Amino acid sequence: MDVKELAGKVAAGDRRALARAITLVESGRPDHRAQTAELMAALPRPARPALRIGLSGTPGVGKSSFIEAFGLMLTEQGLRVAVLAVDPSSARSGGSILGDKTRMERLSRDPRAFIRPSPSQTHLGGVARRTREAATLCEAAGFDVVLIETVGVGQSETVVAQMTDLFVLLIAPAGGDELQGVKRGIMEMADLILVNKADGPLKETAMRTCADYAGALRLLRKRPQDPEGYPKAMCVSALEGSGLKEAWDEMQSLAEWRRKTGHFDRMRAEQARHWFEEEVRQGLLARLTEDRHARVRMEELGREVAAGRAVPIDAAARMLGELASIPKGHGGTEE
Ligand SMILES: Nc1nc2c(ncn2[C@@H]2O[C@H](COP(=O)(O)OP(=O)(O)O)[C@@H](O)[C@H]2O)c(=O)[nH]1
Ligand SMILES: [Mg+2]
Repeated sequence: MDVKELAGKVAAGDRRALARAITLVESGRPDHRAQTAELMAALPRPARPALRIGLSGTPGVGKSSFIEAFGLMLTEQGLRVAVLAVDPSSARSGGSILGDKTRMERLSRDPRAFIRPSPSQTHLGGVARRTREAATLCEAAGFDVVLIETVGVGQSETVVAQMTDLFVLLIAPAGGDELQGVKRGIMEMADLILVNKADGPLKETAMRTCADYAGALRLLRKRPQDPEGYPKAMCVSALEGSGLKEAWDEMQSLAEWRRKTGHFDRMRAEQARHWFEEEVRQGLLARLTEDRHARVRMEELGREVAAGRAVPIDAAARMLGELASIPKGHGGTEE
């Protein structure tokens, strides 16, 4: 495969090339990983970065319905929208977005939209890497908005927040005055909290829930990347389409402010640094566990330590020294 040619086609907005490129990115084969690195390096910088929006919420809150309605509103405005997913459970469920295709039926048929289900991977790290690269590909292909959905489980929100420009938390209306056990850490990542299902008999509850969250957000420490009045909580209804325009207006003004003040670029730069470090970390770990020679040495040195012939700290230093000198891919298989 001519990777340079593929990069060129992706940059020209060729959808089939984009799909092929994402398939390459999702592959765990060592030769494909090398081609992926080449592909990513060959991509030209987009004229204007896409707006990357992370969207999280518990199952049933209405993420798929929201993406369908919100995505269609954007494509009607002439914007091109890509939808990706980070779903660590997708290996079992067969992909969150794919399973929900029925709820995104119209969007998936929209020529201005591109929907890609979560790659099936058991490890969040693997899904994250692939989704981040897929997002970069979509951006290079000229999409204006890249939506990245994640189910609110464990670390996946953090991972998505680290690859997006805006992080949106979708909440369901709830009675009572407790904040539905949304963890403080997740609240702190949110740029916008949207209380969905603000329609019919749930409308009043939704408005109360929204007020509760607005209050809770005001108590959080102010972040440098926020202008006055952010993060915000708002009511929406994916079903009726209400509040979607207002939500988009808020996202745009926040993004615009961050662009003007340099926070947008700074956050992207920090994210790039983070993923670089993460890649090195993962690569080292992979060598340790997947390289045959390294595994043998771990076993040998482990035995020495267990038998009392070496102390752990010293054996570890020797192992790390050897790891640095083991040639890449030496007798090993990746993933
Ligand atoms: N009343 C109401 N129901 C909604 C709304 N959005 C989604 N739902 C319903 O909530 C359920 C879960 O929606 P879905 O989009 O699959 O949620 P997801 O699991 O977060 O992707 C479905 O039965 C939807 O019809 C909304 O705005 N209002
Ligand atoms: Mg869904």
